[in-house]
Amino acid sequence: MLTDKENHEKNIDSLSENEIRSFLNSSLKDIKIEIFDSVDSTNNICQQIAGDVVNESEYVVISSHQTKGKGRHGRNFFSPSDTGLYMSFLLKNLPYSAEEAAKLTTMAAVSVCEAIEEVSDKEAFVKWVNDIYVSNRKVCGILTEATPSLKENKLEYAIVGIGINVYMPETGFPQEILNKAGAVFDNKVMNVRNRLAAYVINHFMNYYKAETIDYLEEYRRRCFILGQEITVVSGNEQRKATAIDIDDSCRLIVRYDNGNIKTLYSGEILLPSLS
Ligand code: BT5
Repeated sequence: MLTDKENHEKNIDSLSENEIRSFLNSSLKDIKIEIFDSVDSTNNICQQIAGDVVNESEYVVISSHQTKGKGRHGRNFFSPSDTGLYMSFLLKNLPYSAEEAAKLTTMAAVSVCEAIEEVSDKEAFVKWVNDIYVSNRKVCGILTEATPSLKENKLEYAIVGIGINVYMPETGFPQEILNKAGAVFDNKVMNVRNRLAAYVINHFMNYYKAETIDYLEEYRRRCFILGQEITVVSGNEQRKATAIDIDDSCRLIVRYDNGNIKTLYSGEILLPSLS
């Protein structure tokens, strides 16, 4: 049973479709949004409805809790109740090819940074390719799952999942991410998760519909690994390199210590300053 204080704290920031809609751009009034208290994974819910929802090209699933939040490569994304925002876009009839799926992660990353800065006084940065950092802590991860069309060189559909640690989890972060994970806010703020969700949707749909790469300059500006000495992890191999640039296809260009230049499509980057 929750105490009065816990009930009050829960209520000042509960997720509500009406509240989210009240902060959406008017051009998005018809977008389909579904809110859950708890799901296994919002990406999985999108996967399940991908074949059914014939009329909607865009569909947003949002949950307050995930029992099996997913990261990349089968990793877990810790998604405790009431302190985070877990949302996935199901996108159909996409103008993108399979090779261009990385663009969706990039535009989502910029959208999350912009939304965080609209609701807080914090600055948000990107760690290529899919992590958002505030005050040197990972506060958000993005998982894009794309299904290519069998008929043409386009995506059949794509799911862009975004998990944001809005507040510190009530029982703290698990030991394995204690030195890495952080939250946007220290204390509960009235209605902030609804606003954050709406602003992420506003920015993301803007970039997505524009079909330009306007978000890329913003991504580069926020990408704090550029110019830094990094370690590129590939399977069991780790190599020192310098992060040089991000190209127009959102790939990272690195220079290895032997002078070789390589373009990376995806991968794991370590920085000495971050755990
Ligand atoms: C990610 O993968 O960071 C992508 C996470 C995507 C989560 C969203 S939530 C909505 C949607 N539904 C899902 O099921 N997933 C998406 P990756 O780059 O592989 O990072 C995973 C690693 O981040 C883990 O191995 C931990 O080290 C760390 N981690 C796990 N939970 C975290 C959290 N809550 N905050 C910060 N770091 C975390």
